[in-house]
Amino acid sequence: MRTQVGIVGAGPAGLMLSHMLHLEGIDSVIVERAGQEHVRTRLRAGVLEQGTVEMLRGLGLGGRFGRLGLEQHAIDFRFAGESHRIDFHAASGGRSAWVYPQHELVTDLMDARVAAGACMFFEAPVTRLEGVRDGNAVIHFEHDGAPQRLECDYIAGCDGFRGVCRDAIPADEVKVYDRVYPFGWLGILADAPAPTSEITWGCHEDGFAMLSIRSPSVTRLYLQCAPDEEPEAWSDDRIWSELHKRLDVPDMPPVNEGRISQKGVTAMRSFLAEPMQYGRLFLAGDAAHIVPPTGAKGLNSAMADVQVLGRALVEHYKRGAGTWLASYSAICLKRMWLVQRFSAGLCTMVHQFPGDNAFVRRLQRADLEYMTGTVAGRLQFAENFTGLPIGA
Ligand code: RFL
Repeated sequence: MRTQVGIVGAGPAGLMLSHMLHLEGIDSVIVERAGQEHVRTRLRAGVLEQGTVEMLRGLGLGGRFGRLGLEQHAIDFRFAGESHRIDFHAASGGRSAWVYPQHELVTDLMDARVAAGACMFFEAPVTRLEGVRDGNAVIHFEHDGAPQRLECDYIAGCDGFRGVCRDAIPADEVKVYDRVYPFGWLGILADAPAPTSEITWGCHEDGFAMLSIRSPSVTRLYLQCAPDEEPEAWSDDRIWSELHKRLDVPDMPPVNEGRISQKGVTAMRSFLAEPMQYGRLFLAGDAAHIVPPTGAKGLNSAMADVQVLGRALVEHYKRGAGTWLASYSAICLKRMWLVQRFSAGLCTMVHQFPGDNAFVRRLQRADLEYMTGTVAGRLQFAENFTGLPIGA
């Protein structure tokens, strides 16, 4: 089997790249470890930047999003017993963010790929890559119990943080930057309408909490917890009591309680592999970088990478120009370090770190006051949260 671009992973990065290439008449094959239903229904990120939304619309994927996406103009930061709104729409001169769950985006992409008759292998774990440096690139995978090989001009490693593509780069050709945080997030889905239409962050001395809307009748809520916490250690009563404590403030409607339909703990880290390309292999999305979810940048960064990679491959195949492909990593990394800075900075500002003393906690408060209470602070938050320029 042979294709122009072999794509490992059918997450948002792999599916979007395949869709972009198809629109330009470039052939690709997706090889995915999990089953199709599992990929479609995985609950993960939920906030899209302005640039991601423009990308969706520009690529003909704006239909369901236009009906289901919830436009956001502000975030309500709650600390010191008060609400402090940042109207990022106003502060950024009219840019927005949207709540649109990742599984809806994946559904849109999957439907588009299926409708176009895309070649996709599910339940097909990739075992190794060959010829990545300068030979004939080959993806080795298993399907229906038999080993398979896919020859390709280029390989897009869109296989997430725990995939195999990053490991195909020799250790002395890649530098890895990593920070593991001493806490995680307990995330729940609750059958309850959100008390407000705005994403709300509780920056409380007992730990961070967050409230976001998933639909008019479903709320997504998070609580800072230990990184290795067992979700079962949190009874429903304990969850609601902590959410009220960390999020409710006088004069604002309190968190609405409801049936908890899902509970899970996510650990948190910052991670970046440099460079993001090696020979015929290009890493995109979580395969190359991880951010703590505080800034809602994981999914958006995957989309930004793919936008650059798709454009570079089109330049190469349509116009015979290799400059974009050669500079793929440099273009993505320049933006990604700014995204890492924003995500790690916010994460550090709003969480309680074990062992921090009173001085550090007061500095965190001063950071929050500067960010929410000054024109410069609001502008900086707004331009980062709604998304930095892609490929600039
Ligand atoms: P994905 O979505 O992880 O997709 C990678 C795909 O590759 C497949 N794969 C393989 N396929 C074949 N052979 C192999 N050997 C393979 N190894 C792996 C996997 O099965 C999978 O289908 O990466 P992608 O496309 O780069 O997309 C990135 C986003 O999914 C990710 O950044 C965000 O979801 C991160 N994230 C969140 N980001 C936010 O901005 N806000 C959030 O609230 C948020 N919540 C989350 C998250 C990530 C989570 N995970 C990964 C633990 C919650 C969770 C639970």
